[in-house]
Amino acid sequence: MMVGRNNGQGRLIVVSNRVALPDQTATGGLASAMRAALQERGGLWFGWSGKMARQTGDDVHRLTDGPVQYTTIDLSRSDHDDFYDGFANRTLWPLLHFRPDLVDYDRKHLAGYLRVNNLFAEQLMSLIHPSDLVWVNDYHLIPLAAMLRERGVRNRIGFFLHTPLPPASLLIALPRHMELLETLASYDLVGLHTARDRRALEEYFLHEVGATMRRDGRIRTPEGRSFRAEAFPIGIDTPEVVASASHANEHKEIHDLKQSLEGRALIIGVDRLDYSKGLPERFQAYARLLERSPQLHRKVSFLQIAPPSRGGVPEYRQIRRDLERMAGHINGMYAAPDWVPIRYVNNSFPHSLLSGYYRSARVGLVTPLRDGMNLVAKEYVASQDPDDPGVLVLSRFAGAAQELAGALLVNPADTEEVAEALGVALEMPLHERRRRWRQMMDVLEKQDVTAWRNAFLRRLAS
Ligand code: GDG
Repeated sequence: MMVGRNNGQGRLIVVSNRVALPDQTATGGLASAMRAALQERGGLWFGWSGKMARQTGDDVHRLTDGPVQYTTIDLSRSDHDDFYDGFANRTLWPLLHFRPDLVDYDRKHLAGYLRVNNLFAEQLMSLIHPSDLVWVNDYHLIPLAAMLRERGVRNRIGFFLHTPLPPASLLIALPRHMELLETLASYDLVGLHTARDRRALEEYFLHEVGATMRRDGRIRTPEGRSFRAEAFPIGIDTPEVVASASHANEHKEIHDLKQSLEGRALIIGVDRLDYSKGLPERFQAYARLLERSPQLHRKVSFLQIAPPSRGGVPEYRQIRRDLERMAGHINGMYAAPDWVPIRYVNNSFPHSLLSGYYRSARVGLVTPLRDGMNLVAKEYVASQDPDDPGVLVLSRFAGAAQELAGALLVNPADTEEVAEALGVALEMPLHERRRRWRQMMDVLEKQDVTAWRNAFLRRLAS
């Protein structure tokens, strides 16, 4: 029997590809948001364990932590390869990030994706109680609601897409796109980061699926299913980031970084090593800055933290090689015996340190080619010292650009423009830095991750 602090409402069932177990430090804002929602309401988090088994579903792991249960399943090697490395990350990820040139479509991968979604549905069936709210996350699990409905599940089911959604003209490049995307109509609520993403979904359903818009704003398919699509821009745990950054000086690592800078201005980038993050273009822009501003030599340092991800996908291995070459090249061109222009670090760091690194940097450089939201941009801002805040240089193609008007917005493909913005950021007077920072903090304080999950769940339950 589940006993949750749910005030008479049903439990919350969160479903995502990966689950952040209670003994693991939650690495992203998302993991902590889900955990907090589950703690509050009581419920269950279901997903892949991150482990391989001989056969998918052979091993089911269960863990209870107060009002929250965790159930994870292992995947077989071939299911993992077809579902995760295959259809999710070689087909859907590039498509959703406006890169049809990188879309690698293979029927075998699609079959694996559907197989794993079916297995998830099968396992979930027996775990869902009639009054539960179900919240499915991200592009790995698009058809899950349809598969649950086929099995008779009638609960409220919501879906949140953490990536951008490109316009219909691009979505139709995916072979058999309709079979997959139409299943979104099996959800009661589809959440996206921005109004632009929501419009793209609407356009796809109206023009490709032949759906109509009901007066109450719900999208109705020719088969008669209707659902709501809305923008819920995700936030960060602002009070937590602020607190963590203000204690940053207690960490030896932060002290060491500052000492190593010897008064130089720090530019920081923190991204998963992913081609959507615009890292080669960012390196080029920094090289351009050094080329056009000799007075900055030895006066500035660029720290790029880039923990590798998805090493099973060839493009990710390629970008890693490209960046190593570029960092070596730029350092070779400009370094002096006592100065390294780029510090390129392939490690990940705990949030307590990241916030200190952000706070030590005069400029946050966040230049994805496309990004659903980009939490790093928000974390950078929230980590600043209110008396002496740094400047955010932000790609217009990150969802965060819709909210953070105080950033210097750039087109990441225009290396000249990014180099110029870096120059402006490095010289920006204190009063302007404060004004811009305050503007952005107002947004981050109001629309934090708690507001985000409450808005989504309230809408789903209503
Ligand atoms: C997807 C969407 C959307 C990064 N490096 C380290 C580390 N991180 C943390 C950051 C941040 C998170 O990971 C990354 O979030 P982003 O939003 O920047 O990017 P994605 O991973 O691509 O996230 C994105 C997001 O989902 C949420 O909806 O915003 O658009 O692509 O919190 O701090 N964390 C640790 N060490 C690191 O070195 N611990």
